[in-house]
Amino acid sequence: MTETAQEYVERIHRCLGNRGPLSVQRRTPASLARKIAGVPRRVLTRSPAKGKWSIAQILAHLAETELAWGYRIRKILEENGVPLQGYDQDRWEAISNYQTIDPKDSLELFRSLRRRNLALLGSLSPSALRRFGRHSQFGKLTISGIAKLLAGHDINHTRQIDAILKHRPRSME
Ligand code: NI
Repeated sequence: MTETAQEYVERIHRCLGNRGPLSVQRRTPASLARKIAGVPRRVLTRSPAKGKWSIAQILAHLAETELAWGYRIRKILEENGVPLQGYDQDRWEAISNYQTIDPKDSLELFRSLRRRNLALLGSLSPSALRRFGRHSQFGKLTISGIAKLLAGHDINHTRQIDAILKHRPRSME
């Protein structure tokens, strides 16, 4: 099943519902830290199914997603309407070999990038939040729209991590 960019955006918006995007984003790093505390490395690096990311890979993806969008938000503030290039997240996974990265390092990077990006987002005026970029896959995206996507993306991957931890085989205990 392949999802179009539009379907993806709709699914991510449904994840967020009517929650506040910045408060969701603020809570995610600590919430993930609690979930993985004390979980053995072999569980964190276990793929839940063929071709599916492990928790370690998801955490590295969250950190690099924060890196990519932090850059894009700054580009939009530099130049309203700027083109935003998409990237292939599976290629980025392979480039950095997410499976070999210490999940705690990924979480730490995610936490500090998120803190910096939230400080920026929180400082923006309503008119700055309406500035936008033109994304190669998602079309026109305002900064406030990006904040919602990031929050929904957090929830989507948090649920994925919850499911992996819930369904881990007995032998992994
Ligand atoms: Ni993702």
